[in-house]
Amino acid sequence: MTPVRNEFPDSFAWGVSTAALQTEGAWNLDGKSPSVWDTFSTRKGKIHRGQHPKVACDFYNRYEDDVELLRILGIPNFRFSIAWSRVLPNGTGRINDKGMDFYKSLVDKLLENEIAPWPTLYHWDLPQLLEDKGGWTNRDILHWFEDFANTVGLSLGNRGIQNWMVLNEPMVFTGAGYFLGYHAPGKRGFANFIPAMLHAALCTRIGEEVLRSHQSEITIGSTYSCSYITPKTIREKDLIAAKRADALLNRLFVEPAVGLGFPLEDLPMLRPVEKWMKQGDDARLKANLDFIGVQNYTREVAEACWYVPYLKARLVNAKKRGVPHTEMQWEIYPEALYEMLVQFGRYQPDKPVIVTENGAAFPDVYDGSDAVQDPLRVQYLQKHIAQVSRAIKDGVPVSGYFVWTLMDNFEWAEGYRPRFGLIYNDFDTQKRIIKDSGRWYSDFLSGTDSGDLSSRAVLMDSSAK
Ligand code: GCO
Repeated sequence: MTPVRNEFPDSFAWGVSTAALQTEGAWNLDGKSPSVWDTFSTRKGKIHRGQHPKVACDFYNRYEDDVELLRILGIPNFRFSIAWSRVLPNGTGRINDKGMDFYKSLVDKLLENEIAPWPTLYHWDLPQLLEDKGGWTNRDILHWFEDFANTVGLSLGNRGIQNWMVLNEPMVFTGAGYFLGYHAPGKRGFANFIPAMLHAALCTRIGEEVLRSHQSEITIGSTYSCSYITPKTIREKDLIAAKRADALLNRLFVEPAVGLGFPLEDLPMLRPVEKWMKQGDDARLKANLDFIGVQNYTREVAEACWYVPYLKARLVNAKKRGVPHTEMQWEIYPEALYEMLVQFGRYQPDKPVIVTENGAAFPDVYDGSDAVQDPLRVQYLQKHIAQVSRAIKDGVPVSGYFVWTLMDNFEWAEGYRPRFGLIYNDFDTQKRIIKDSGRWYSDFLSGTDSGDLSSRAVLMDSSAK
């Protein structure tokens, strides 16, 4: 059943999500210092084909054209993040005015076009200078993060921003960056992961309190990655494996933030966090979140696996399971979004949940014309938005949906290979070509069901600069 806009409340926040490191480029321009991703991408073998985010979508220089694209598409909410090392090149202390001016201009441009800005304070791009001091493993980050939030709150608070997010997916940046090592800064093991986990969890409340101190009438949330976890079989050991995977991938950070503490009963291997905790930390894990950001893409199938240390569980790859999947080898399973909205909606029943990311990478091809056919993405969005509607009908207080992402960009360790955008980006020319999915989303938002946006087809190319 194809969803239609008017089955959702008029107040429902429809948007697109992006992130600084993945789109801005200008990695060393106007006073910005390197982030951990600028450094990590110089290390051999870390990023697909040695690609790097130095230019990305050149959003730093092209943001005015890209805001124009948002206007043309009729997308009313735009999520982006603040590059910490662009505004505080030393990580703390001296503000880089040129860097902060970029965000002031972006916010002003969005508001001029009646597009609501939805900034995420932190989306993985820690200043390298702070990583050199231990990064998220160093408890001093509580003060560094407070300074960052304060600096941003002072400069951008009361500029018309009504909605903020504190962290983007703490499970991913601590898990992939400090335990598995395949994301920046490439650290591994519990000795790194456990303090990073604690400090990231504590920074949720720090960020929320500091931002709120600069602007009372705002809504502040934080975003959590999640996947619907199902056991491969109903054997007891697979059921236990699925429960443990759910605790690690879905519950680990949202539950402290809502006052439930770390789910250590299901993750006993993380009990050493208690040694890192100081007097009062328990109480300071709880943040006052006005909404929970749910970032769901897929379903995972978990099975017991004796040789996986600590977790004793593994996820069975979708491609190996022979099910429909995306370029990321994530199963296409729209019901996962419904299940995650139900699960996360239970934490604060009196407050909204927002889908702050949902989308898919497919092998989009640009043939030089002014359109890019991406029927699989149109279908993916239709089916997932239908699941949002189903969750609302079942009483889950969902108040928004943001597509990941506006345009193809730097997909972390995967480089530029996976294309998630509603807009195709030709990275050689920085030409933006609206995909059929972008046209569909625009028509869905405007309540029309024509597929034809040819009158509004817009080719943004370097000649436009
Ligand atoms: C995340 C990040 C995004 C990703 C997107 C696709 O959720 O991992 O917020 O930066 O690019 O999810 O993987």
